[in-house]
Amino acid sequence: MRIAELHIYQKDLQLKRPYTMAGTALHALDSTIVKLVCDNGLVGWGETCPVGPTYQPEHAEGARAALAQLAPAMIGESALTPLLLRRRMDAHLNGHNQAKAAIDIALMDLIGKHHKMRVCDLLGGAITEKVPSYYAIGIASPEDSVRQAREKADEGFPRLQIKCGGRDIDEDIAVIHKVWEAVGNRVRLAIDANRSFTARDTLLLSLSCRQIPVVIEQPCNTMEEIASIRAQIHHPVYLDENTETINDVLRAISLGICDGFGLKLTRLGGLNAIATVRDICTARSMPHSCDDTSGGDIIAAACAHVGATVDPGLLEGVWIGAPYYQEHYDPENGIQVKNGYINLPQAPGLGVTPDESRIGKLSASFS
Ligand code: 0XW
Ligand code: MG
Repeated sequence: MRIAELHIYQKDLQLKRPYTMAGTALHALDSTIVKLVCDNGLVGWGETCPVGPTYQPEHAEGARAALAQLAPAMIGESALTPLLLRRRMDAHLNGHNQAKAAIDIALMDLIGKHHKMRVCDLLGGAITEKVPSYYAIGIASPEDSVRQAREKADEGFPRLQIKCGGRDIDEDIAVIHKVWEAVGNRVRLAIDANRSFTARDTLLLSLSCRQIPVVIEQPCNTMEEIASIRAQIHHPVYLDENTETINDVLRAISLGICDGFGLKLTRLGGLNAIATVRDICTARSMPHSCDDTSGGDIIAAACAHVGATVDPGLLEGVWIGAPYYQEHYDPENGIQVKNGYINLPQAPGLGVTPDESRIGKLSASFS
């Protein structure tokens, strides 16, 4: 089964309301979809979708340029050997994990369809058919944050992430106290500064919220800043944006600067890379999520499949974009969060079939 065609699509995913993180407000997300067609007619789907151009070094146009660079080297290769294709991609282009991830996801979709196995089973087997999700509450006032937290806790989300940063630290502290008072008895809480806190503000926040059991995710910009204050922080610290590669995860664990991770599927390089990181985290009992920066049904399915394989005691949930969007690529089996959980798709491969009228415009084709 050899790759005969590679098609790249660009899709604007419109958001129901602006998605706010420290210093950023996004109204739509620029997603890139990859369609691989094999010589036997089998089709595999991949996707990569950064959450704006400043969240991490990669951006949407860069992903499409990298895919166009890689595509000629993929044509004619066996779709059944993702490790060999990963090495081939690395031999043709340095870095650009996000773009390589879209190909890796499409290959796993194809391999699953070929062997009539679900992606979760290719990754070792699903522990659950109902994968816990979590909801991220954007930067908002204490009142609006409490309103959203109550609504999402009532819906059944077992965990909430509260975005912080980009404003006076006292406002963040007020939000955390209010949300904790409102829903702290029924959901797990994390706060996420998305790299925006100084070391000073991280310490002030941790001291002011000393009695509140929250995880502090990616407070500062660098691992070094976090390392400098780590011993004085009263809360578990997770890294997210700082883990751009498998080696970054190894470095963070060996430096002892965090207690867990917010993992991103495409930033790490795809399903095979995140499965490796899952196993590294298991070896060190490090809790983690299985998210991506954003994306539609293809990314959501991929995240749910890998999340289903994680030791439930270590899984911090699978964040997906569906609650924030108005549309699905797959009108029948689109991935949704219901009562805070994602039902794992049942069909072979990723288990989603995009309707080609819903995946945006063709950007490039290779054969
Ligand atoms: C909440 N997320 C998983 C989705 C957004 O892309 C940001 C991200 C995070 O934790 O930083
Ligand atoms: Mg994060």
